[in-house]
Amino acid sequence: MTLERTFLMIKPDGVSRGLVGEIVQRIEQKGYRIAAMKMMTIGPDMARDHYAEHRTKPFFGDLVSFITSGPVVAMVIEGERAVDGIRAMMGRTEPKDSPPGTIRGDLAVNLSRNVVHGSDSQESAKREISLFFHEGEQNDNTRADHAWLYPIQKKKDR
Ligand code: 3AN
Repeated sequence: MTLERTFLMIKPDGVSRGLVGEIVQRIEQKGYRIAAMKMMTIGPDMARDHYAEHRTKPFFGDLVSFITSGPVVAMVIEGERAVDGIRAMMGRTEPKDSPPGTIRGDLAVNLSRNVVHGSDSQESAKREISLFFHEGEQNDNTRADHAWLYPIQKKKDR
C-alpha cells in the first residue's frame, strides 16, 4: 500500500460561511498531509473543464455559475487510500443522506450547496490536481507524526 493524493475543494458556500478552518482541521486531525492549498476564484472555462462530466445535466449552468461566484480553497491531500478516505469524510452528495460526523452531514443542508468537492477516483484525482496545481505548487514535506500514522513505512505514489 502506498500513499495516494486526492483533490479537495471547499466551494464558495463553505468559504463564505467561514467553514475553511473547520474543514482543514478535520483533515489535519485525521492524519492526512496537505501537500498544496490555495484560495482562488475559478473562471468559467476552468469550471466547465472541472465539471465536464456534468455538462449535459440540467443543473450544469447553475453549477458553473455557483462555483465561479466567489473564492474557493483548493487542496491536494495525501494519505493512505486518501481518495476513498476523503469521500468518506465528505459524506454523500445529498447532505440529508450524509451521516452526522461527515462534513456534509454536519455542515450542509442542500444538494447544490454541499460545501466541498472531492475526487471520486484516482483517475479524477490526477486530472483535477493537474487542472488546479502546477507540479511546483505541491510540497513533499513529511508530517512530524508520520511514523505514528504509518508504523510500516509507506512510499509515496504519484
Ligand atoms: P459529488 O460532489 O458528491 O461528487 P457529483 O459529482 O455527482 O457529486 O455532483 C457535483 C456537484 O453537482 C455536487 N457537489 C452538487 O453540488 C451538484 N449536483 C449534483 N446533483 C445535483 C442535482 N440533482 N441538482 C443540483 N445540483 C446537483
